[in-house]
Amino acid sequence: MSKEFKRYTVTSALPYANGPVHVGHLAGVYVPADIYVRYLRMKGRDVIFIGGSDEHGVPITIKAREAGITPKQIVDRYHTMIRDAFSEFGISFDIYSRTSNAMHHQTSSAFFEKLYREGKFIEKTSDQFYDTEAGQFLADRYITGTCPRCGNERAYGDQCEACGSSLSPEELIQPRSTLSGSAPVLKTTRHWYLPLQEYEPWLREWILEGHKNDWRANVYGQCKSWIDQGLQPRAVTRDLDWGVKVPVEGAEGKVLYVWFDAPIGYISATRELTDNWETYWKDPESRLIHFIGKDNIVFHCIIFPAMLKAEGSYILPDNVPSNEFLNLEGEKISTSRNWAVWLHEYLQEFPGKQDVLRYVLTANAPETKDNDFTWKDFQARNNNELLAILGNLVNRTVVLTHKFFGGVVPEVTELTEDDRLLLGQLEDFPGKIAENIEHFRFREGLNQMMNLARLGNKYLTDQEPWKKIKTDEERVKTILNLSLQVCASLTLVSAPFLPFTSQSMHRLLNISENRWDDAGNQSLLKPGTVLGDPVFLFEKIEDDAIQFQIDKLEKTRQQNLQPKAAIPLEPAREPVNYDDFLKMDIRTATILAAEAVPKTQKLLKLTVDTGLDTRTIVSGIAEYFKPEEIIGKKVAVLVNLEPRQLRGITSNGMILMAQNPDGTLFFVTPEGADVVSGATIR
Ligand code: B3M
Ligand code: ZN
Repeated sequence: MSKEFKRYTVTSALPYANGPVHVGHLAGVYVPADIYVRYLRMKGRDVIFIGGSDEHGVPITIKAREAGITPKQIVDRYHTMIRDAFSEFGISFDIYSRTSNAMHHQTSSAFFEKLYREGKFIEKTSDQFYDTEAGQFLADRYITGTCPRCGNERAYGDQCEACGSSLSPEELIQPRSTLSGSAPVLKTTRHWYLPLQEYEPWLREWILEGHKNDWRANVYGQCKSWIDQGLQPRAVTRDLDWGVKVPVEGAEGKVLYVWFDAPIGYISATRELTDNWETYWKDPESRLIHFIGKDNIVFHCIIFPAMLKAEGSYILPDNVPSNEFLNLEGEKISTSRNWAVWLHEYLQEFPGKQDVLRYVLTANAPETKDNDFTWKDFQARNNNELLAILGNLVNRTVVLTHKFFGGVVPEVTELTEDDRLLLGQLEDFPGKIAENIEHFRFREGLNQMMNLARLGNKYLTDQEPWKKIKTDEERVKTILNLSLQVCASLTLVSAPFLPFTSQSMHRLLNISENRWDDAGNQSLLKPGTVLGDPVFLFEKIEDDAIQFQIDKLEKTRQQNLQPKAAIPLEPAREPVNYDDFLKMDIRTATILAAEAVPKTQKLLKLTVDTGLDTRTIVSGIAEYFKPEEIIGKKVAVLVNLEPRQLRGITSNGMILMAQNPDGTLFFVTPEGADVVSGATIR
């Protein structure tokens, strides 16, 4: 058994406030964290549960830019939305804060300053891309260009989404700034780095030796591979104007790197919550636990601990239970592709069914491997498990008690062998469930909780009180008393998993306390206790509700197949002088005849009246226009382009076309009926 701790500091990853939250967030981080914390509270332990929004970082500034509003407006909108969704799902934070708060700016700034003063950083200058038009250094995401690996023309400075390679901006071919479209230049800048390599021996000892057996295999494995690859200095500042200002002279226009400030957000939130914050962060008898998703492992297991170690006065995480990913109907959840079950939509479409989702996400939790959420499984788990097992037991027991004993808990008369067996098992269950929760095996804990309900159902079915009532009322008293004791224990052990259902059961069975250690007690419900009226804890989910969800996803799938609209425009070109421009003789002209060039896809052979002459021009527009459609059309022609041979035809000039970023072509047509062929364009 692990050592006893005096208090618990439980954190859950701070979601970026740049979009709503979905089932993946709940399953990966917030439901497991909430189960753990609710359990600890029921055990009477001293625990704080910290959450909040991560409101800095480049994606937020990009999103704001795209929406034409300020980053502050973006984070205000999503912070509220995320906070409310969590609260509706019963995620019982002691505080849900935000990193834009003054307390956080102050705390993270002071943290940086201390490390700076004590010489814990190294300073380095490097060349980074700079947009001279926008007057701003460009974060990786603000640079696009051609991927050197696959040729995708819209790769980002940190990643190519077409081939999945991770890139650095200098690797891009023809890099462009997404701010102005211009070609960025390299400019020297100075930043502060945390020399992670200096912490390597300590990290090896602390994680690879110290947590070999208690950290999950996926977490331990990722840490080991990072450490074995050799750690590098990590920049902790950025050239950006959204974030926590770097509190050092000469650092204007620089902010803390979002992954430096965000984890300090846990500390800032604790300071907001309680004056006693230091005991939760500095007393070695406090147990720090970070709940996160697997993409956050390196930040919580290596970088943040190295920061805490460098600072020197903080405790370190004792465990970092990180889940794998939850997929949706066989595909990776994706915000940009809208492939998700959004919590705010679920709440509207399944009102009052928060526990159903909590249940499904826990029963199917991606604890050791990626898992799949499907709507059919959701329906089956509600109908065949929650309703048919837990709901059914509680309902049958309460209904029979009302029918036979006026809704009053009867006395135990005499115990049979079956009864003793039941009570023995009842006593064991809470310990088994607790053991699983304490070791972050929530899925198995939930399964054990349902096994207790299965046990109750089997007992009731075997004992057949509805038959015995005619001949042996005394026996039925005992049977229903014991069945009610099972329901009472279930009221408690279900509370961390299904808080809303547990609350209804408290009311139904007239149980006022919510102490874990009362569970398993054979006489938790005193004879004479008056029960509430029978209620259904769960209702059947019908096929049409499920089909609606499946159709909705199918629609999204179809939409995702459509070509994307927002392709960046070609950047502006180098300036030319007026004389250069006048060298081009551009005239209006009329298409007299058109035919496809044999054995080509793209070429049309056009006969054109330029006013000066009638000539042949070969034009690459066949994919967009049929010959018969364009005869008679007035167009613009560059008439003094040197003749070129195309497929054996001499092309004399060029038809000017407007081209959208996605490739579609349009004629440039002079307006006005009076314009003659051969009119000059300038
Ligand atoms: N906001 C990344 C994420 O949402 C980041 C977590 C911060 S935890 C300090 O996955
Ligand atoms: Zn690529």
